Amino acid sequence: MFSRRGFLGTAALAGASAINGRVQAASIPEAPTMDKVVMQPPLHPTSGPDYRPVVTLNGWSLPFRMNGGWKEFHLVAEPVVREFAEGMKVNLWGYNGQSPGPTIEAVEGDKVRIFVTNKLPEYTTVHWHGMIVPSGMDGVGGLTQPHIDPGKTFVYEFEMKKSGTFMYHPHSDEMVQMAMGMMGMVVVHPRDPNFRPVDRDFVFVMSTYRVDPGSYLPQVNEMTDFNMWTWNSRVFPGIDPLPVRLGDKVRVRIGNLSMTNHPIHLHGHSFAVTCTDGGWIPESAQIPETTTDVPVGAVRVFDVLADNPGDWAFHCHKSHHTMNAMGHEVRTLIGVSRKDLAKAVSKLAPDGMAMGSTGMAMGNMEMPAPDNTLPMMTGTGQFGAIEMGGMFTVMKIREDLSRDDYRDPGPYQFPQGTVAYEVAAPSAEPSRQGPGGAPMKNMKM
Ligand SMILES: [Cu+2]
Repeated sequence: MFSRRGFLGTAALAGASAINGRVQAASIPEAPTMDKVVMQPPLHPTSGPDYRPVVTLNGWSLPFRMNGGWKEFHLVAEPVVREFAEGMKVNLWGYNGQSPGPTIEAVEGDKVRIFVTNKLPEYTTVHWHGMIVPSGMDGVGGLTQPHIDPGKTFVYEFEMKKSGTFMYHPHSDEMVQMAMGMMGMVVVHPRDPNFRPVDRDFVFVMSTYRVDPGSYLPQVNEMTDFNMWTWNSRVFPGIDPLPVRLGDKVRVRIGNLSMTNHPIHLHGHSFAVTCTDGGWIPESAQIPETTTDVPVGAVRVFDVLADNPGDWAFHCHKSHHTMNAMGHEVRTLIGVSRKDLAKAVSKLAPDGMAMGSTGMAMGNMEMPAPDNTLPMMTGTGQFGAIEMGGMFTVMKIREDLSRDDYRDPGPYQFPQGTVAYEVAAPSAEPSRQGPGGAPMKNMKM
């Protein structure tokens, strides 16, 4: 858990007086740090306007303190080690112990003061993507402020002018710093708690990396050929499931700070996109969807009524984005005679393995891999291999969850007779209609 020293949740610090103008070093709040890679419980407000806090997949919300009417946060930009999934750790840059950084939550109309301390080996800034801030608080190094040199602390002060879902990331050596994982989400709750309330509210940001098999560091110059497709710098099976109570209204807020778009698909339901990083979408303009494309540098938020119990796949629909570190140079061998191929390969590489001549299902295949390298497709469900990686997880809708319970409820207990099943059928060619099959009786040829 984070260090609570110096923090009283959202309670006002006793004796703190209103601060006008520049803050002094002595008043800088201590920065909490996270050492866990699993979803932390929602951080409920203990003062001020009420709101239903979000939960961050494999992440947490940054605690704050009240100081004379200002909500104060402290971000520390620093090198971190992030576990992408069990068996793979990557050296990234992030904030407060993890990459991505913690979610910053506030309420429309809040005055916030965000301290940013730079513990990176080079300068940085923080830009507040989508938020309406004064130009001098926009965080574009060189343009709106001096870069924050290593060891220095800068302060951003602004009012949360509108509610919604936003992002933060550096605008300083941006290509490198974002390729190293520096990003996070900002959720500003509406001041009116009756404005489009939901029962569960999830948030995550998508980022991609090229981490060559056996290595521990992203190739920051990579522009297109990524191999780690992450939600909050995690890949399946390392991504938290979304536990949901049957009948809940659920909001899922998705940011995209990767280099390509991601069509995000939820099984078993239709949803409506209700908000972008530009603001709330009027109800009259919402359309039912099952997949929503999240463009680069954008936020899409969808609301869904969880009225269909079960284990529902939730994933990016680009099939290469539900795989882990694969070699993109592997040739397609479907239809190639396995025997001939094996003979040819064994001449060249005696330990080689002919793969893919009947497809590339890997559920029953075990291949040696270099250290710190995940299988391309992995994960096991109650019926066998799931064969997924990357941007894939499961929304688990259950009748018996309590209100703030976000623990993994385990595999779905399917009611008897509701699972697709095998029938006894002759293994020979089934009779078919039309050309290529046996003519039907009484058919005039
Ligand atoms: Cu994708």
